[in-house]
Amino acid sequence: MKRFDLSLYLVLDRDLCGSLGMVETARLAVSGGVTMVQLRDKLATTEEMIATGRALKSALAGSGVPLIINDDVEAAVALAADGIHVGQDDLAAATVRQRVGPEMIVGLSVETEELARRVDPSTIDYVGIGPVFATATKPDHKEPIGFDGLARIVAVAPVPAVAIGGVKGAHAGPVFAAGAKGLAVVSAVCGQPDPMAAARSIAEEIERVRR
Ligand code: TZP
Ligand code: MG
Repeated sequence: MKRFDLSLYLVLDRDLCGSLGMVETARLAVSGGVTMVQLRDKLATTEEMIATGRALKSALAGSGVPLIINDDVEAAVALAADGIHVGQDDLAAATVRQRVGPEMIVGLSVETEELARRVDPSTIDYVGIGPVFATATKPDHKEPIGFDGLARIVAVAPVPAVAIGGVKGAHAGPVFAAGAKGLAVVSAVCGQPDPMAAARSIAEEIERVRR
């Protein structure tokens, strides 16, 4: 049985993390209460993904927080990462599952009800649904879905879902009300003056709405 907690899912962005860097941002954010970390670096080579992934693994060691690699199956396998996350334009989910084996967490981005219905729960462990709001963090994002769209997509997804796209701590209430199991955030933590405090404040808001 794979165990993972989607409640506060940090997706790293090299540019937004700035001089503090992705590894130190992740370390601080995990101290603040982040429950999953994704290495997402669209411009990195596989070698660079592996190098950063190694540093992240050391930073997360002992925390119990899984490290998920975005897109790069080769890097995920080389790192023996906890998981891999792919989008609709990446390698097909079934192929990803074949390459990473049965134990690795596999996440998939879905933007519509139709895509959520097509998810095979024997292949995919969780879905990322969004963007809830328009966001500058992902310039090529699809049409924002809002909380109503999120609820509709969550309702037909056969696996747990995490909401992404312009999501902040203040959205914890509507995100959980829509049936999602967590908030995936980039700019709410990366590039914040104090990533630990930023994560802690979101984690506290999540705690509050789940009580
Ligand atoms: N996928 C959909 S929106 C997004 C990704 C990776 C970026 C979300 O970033 P932010 O800063 O939390 O809005
Ligand atoms: Mg992708």
